Amino acid sequence: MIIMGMKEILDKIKDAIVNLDIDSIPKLCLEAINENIPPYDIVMNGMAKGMEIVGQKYENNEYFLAELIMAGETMKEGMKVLEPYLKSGELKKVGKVVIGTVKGDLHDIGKNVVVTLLSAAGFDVIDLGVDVPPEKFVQAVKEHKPDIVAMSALLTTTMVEMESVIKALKEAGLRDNVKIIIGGAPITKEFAEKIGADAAARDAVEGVNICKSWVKG
Ligand code: B12
Repeated sequence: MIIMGMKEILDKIKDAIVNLDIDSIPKLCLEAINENIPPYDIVMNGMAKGMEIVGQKYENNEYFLAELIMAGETMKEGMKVLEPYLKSGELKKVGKVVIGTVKGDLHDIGKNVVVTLLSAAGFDVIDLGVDVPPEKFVQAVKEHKPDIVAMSALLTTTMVEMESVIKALKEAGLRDNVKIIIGGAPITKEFAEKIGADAAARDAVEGVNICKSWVKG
């Protein structure tokens, strides 16, 4: 039997995403788990790396919408295998997060990675899904009383919706009850500052670390 190294398996997982190989991804993820590769690394250094390449191929007109959707589905199949290993169910919850992709935006692959990693870090996560209007964020904050509101946007045309959510929270008198973090490819720290969010994260790992720093102590 050939025993593969960690980098080799992660590269295979990355390639499976790039090649839209939905049949192989569950087996490869399981193989990685059996080789004791931390599930966290499988997501960030395997599948997410593959999604980056898929994004570049789309930008170079090598891939089109159908391939993008297929890549997303392939990543979801991998996440299904990894989720039980990422969950830390017995742990006391460290804090509560309400998260969603803003109105008009249907991109959820990145948000789902954030959800998975937050859950793995012991957060109680209320996922509102995609295309979430400001009223729905406000309603969820009233109902669930989270410590943190997290928003995702992948389009320059929808990132402005993040400001609408913050305004709506202010109007409802809820803004000061929560910390607000935003993320997604077009999001910068400058933008976060401009719209009155508390933080912006360039990736899921940084985002989870910021959330952890807010709830500790
Ligand atoms: C996959 C994809 C799609 C899929 C989405 C499938 C799904 N279920 O999500 C589909 C095919 C549906 C799609 C549709 C469209 N897309 Co698209 N899509 C992409 C693509 C290739 C990859 C995005 C992705 O999933 N990346 C992988 C994940 C893991 O990365 P991520 O999302 O950036 O998330 C990471 C971080 O940003 C961060 N993060 C993300 N959210 C959050 C939130 C918080 C709180 C935190 C802390 C962190 C965080 O953590 C994640 C992990 O580290 C990007 C290109 C790109 N390079 O980004 C284009 C892209 C975003 N799409 C684009 C466009 C134009 C569209 C369409 C308008 C195309 C069309 N003509 O119909 C539609 C819009 C649909 C809509 N209304 O939303 C453009 C946006 C251009 C712009 N500047 O606005 C891009 C940049 C491609 C391009 N260069 O043209 N798309």
